[in-house]
Amino acid sequence: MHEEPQSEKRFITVGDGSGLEREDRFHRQELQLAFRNRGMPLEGLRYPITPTGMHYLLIHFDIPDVDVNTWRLEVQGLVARPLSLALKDVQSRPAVTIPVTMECAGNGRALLSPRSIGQPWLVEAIGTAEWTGIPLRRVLEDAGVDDRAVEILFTGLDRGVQGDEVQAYQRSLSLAEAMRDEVLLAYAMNGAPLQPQHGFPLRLLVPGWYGMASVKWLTRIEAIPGPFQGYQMDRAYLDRQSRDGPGERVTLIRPRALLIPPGIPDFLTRTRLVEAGSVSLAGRAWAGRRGVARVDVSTDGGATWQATKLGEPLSPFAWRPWSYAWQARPGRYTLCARATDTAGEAQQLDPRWNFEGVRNNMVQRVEIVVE
Ligand SMILES: Nc1nc2c(c(=O)[nH]1)N[C@H]1C(S)=C(S)[C@@H](COP(=O)(O)O)O[C@H]1N2
Ligand SMILES: [Mo]
Repeated sequence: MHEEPQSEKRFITVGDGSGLEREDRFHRQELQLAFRNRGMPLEGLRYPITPTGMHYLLIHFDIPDVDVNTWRLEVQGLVARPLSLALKDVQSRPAVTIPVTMECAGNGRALLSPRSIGQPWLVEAIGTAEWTGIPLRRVLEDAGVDDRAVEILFTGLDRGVQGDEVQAYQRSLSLAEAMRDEVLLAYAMNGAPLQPQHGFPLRLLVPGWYGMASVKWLTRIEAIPGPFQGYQMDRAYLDRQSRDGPGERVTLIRPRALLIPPGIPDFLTRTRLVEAGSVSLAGRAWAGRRGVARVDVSTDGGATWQATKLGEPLSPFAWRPWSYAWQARPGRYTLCARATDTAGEAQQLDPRWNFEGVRNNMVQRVEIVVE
């Protein structure tokens, strides 16, 4: 006599992947990028501060191998007193630590159709860390920024080719943005020196902005007389309808809520198996600088919504927890969560398509089977 293992039978009802759409193919090059630039496993939403090894990564070129003994941060351009700082010079100044939720502007890209070929994020390009560093403003004040300066340009040590242009990773900020109190030159993440992949020894951190603004492996800060027109400003990170069309620059993070996937997953499809009864639906939500005003959940794919209970944000620039007690009855459900920011902007149910797949904040869908 031999008994059928119960678990096998059940898993077939959750989904064995045989119904997957074989035409929705990803390119090997996208897979290669996806291995390098990992996302945060969504169960990582359980932690208020994302463990460093779970925080998402986005690296356009290679991770530079930096010798901290020869590394310097140069502060130059339209300044009265150019500076050349060693790491210990930066670390000898009064430090601040802030929890900041960072998100890649391309988060949600692979949910668009047609999608832009690139890093194929679903919704996991996210993480919250406690960043320690010194206010950029103090350094700019020490250098004495000239009245003719319009922008501050930040250059990383990493170099590569993008759009046929050989380049260092460079981004600029207006002088007003660069002088904001929360903008840091960060040398520690979660209480430890930056790991190589997160910008060792020093990175810019621009809380509230999508991740591309926070230049890693920072080597030079320059006060410049006009807008910087580099690749990562004028040819990438634009919300536009065609490859070369006009577009608005991507700046501040839009509202988004994510659910901690409840129950247990099917290995391949990630469909969740949940026990009937009272189920605590919970997750985190953020909205850049604006902050989250409310989070609603849906168990029917967005047809009807219920308000959730909000917890306190970790900082003005970090996510806040939300929760909702759900009485789950057997059946199939599509769970969704939707954040609304303090200005009344809510997440989209359907994607707002754009060529690069940037700042798309359509709601997450989590397929579950309740037994
Ligand atoms: N020098 C440099 N800085 C960079 C990048 C890069 O490729 N090079 N990637 C940017 C992008 S697109 C994002 S989303 C964030 C990711 O930071 P993280 O890898 O520490 O999460 O770093 C930004 N800073
Ligand atoms: Mo990014």
